[in-house]
Amino acid sequence: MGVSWGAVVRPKTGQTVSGDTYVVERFEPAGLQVCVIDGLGGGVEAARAADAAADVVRAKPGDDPALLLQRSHTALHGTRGAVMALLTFNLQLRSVTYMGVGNIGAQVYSALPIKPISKNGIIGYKLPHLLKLTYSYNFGDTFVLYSDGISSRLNIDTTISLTLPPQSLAERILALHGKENDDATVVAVRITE
Ligand SMILES: [Mn+2]
Repeated sequence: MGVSWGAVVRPKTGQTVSGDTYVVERFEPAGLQVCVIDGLGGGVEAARAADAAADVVRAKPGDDPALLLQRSHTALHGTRGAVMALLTFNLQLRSVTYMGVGNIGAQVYSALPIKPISKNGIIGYKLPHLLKLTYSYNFGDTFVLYSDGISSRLNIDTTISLTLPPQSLAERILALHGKENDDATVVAVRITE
């Protein structure tokens, strides 16, 4: 099973530090955890919150996403808080789950109707009742997670070329749909046979 992925993080104009971050981690026996995190506000304090959640995911990427979100919620008490979403792949079963809290976007390019949605809330402040969505996917499908520094017009952009490798795709999405006035992050993942 092949996994190819790419990512871009761009701080908002005038900032050198991004309050967004992401995690892409394989785990045994056939798992892949993909996560985008947006620390609230901007700059160093936002980055501190996002990094704390990223540390939770990196520590045990194979744990259930609900546990990772609950643990992040605890870890982010006393910070500005963050929004985050997790795509958790079982590469053996060709299935993926989505769990998100707050304003992280997911765009899936597939012949199958995979339309993940997040629950409202803020990790560190208000953890909603978590919703786990489970989907089958096809080899060759492309999954994109993005922070709200990317315009949701991405959803209706039919010019996106899926012949691009994921890194180029992520860069293209940022170039086309990135907002100058917020940190912007795109992670693109493609699973092949
Ligand atoms: Mn943001």
